[in-house]
Amino acid sequence: YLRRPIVAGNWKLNPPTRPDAIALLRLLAANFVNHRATTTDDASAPEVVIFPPLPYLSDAVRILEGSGIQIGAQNAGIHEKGAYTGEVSPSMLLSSGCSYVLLGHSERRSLFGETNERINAAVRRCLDQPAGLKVMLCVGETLEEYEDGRMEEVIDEQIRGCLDGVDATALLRDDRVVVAYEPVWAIGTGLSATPLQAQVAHVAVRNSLSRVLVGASAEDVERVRVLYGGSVSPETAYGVGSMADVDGALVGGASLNADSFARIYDGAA
Ligand code: G2H
Repeated sequence: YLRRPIVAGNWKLNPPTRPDAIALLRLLAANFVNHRATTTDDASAPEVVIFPPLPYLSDAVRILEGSGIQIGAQNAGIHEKGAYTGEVSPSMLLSSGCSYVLLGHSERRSLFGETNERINAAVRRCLDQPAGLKVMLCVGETLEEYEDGRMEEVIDEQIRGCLDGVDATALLRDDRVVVAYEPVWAIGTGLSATPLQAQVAHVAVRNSLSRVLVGASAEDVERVRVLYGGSVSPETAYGVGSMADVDGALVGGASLNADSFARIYDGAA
């Protein structure tokens, strides 16, 4: 396997209470205990990552221990420490059990005003941490941009802006970055991109990475995982996941049901 696939679950602002979260975590742990992902050195088994809300992080660490499921945070602040009330730093996340940080999700961009510059600052702060912390960077165009034929341009602008100034060789050597292509028009709409639409966009992501990550070898760029996200369901996951440049899925709504999430995993495995 050139690229080990990843099946990731972005819980967003769900479930509403801690007992609900604990119940979901227990179901996930039970569902995945027999999956090959539990043997993390099996390079053909997709990695599994979940992104729960932060108040559930320590429950996730405790309940998922030994399950092979990795844990990530849905965002991170850009400061290391100090007088920044309400913020959470990458070092706090890493030392609390996170292996991944999701950055640049379209909801952060559109609802909370995050710019490529802000996302870039967070990417750099995460990459300043030891190699145990990886970035899952989200990119994707809106419906209007897609219809205007600007998909490639928007992806390139986002990747360029968000990875500006990072040390490309170090980032690629330690497998520090994963890209999630999430067309905004497919997010939470039930309208997943078709396998072909995803494939075309993923090639655009790869082309952009090779332009932006100057100094990196073509082989190293080829090893970056690019996930598809946007209304992934057990019904659509297999088709999209079978495309050559799709290396797994970032699942929102369907990751809140442990059985759906396991079925998506089985489709990717
Ligand atoms: C896209 C995705 C997960 P959903 O945001 O990041 O959510 O699968 O609900 O469209």
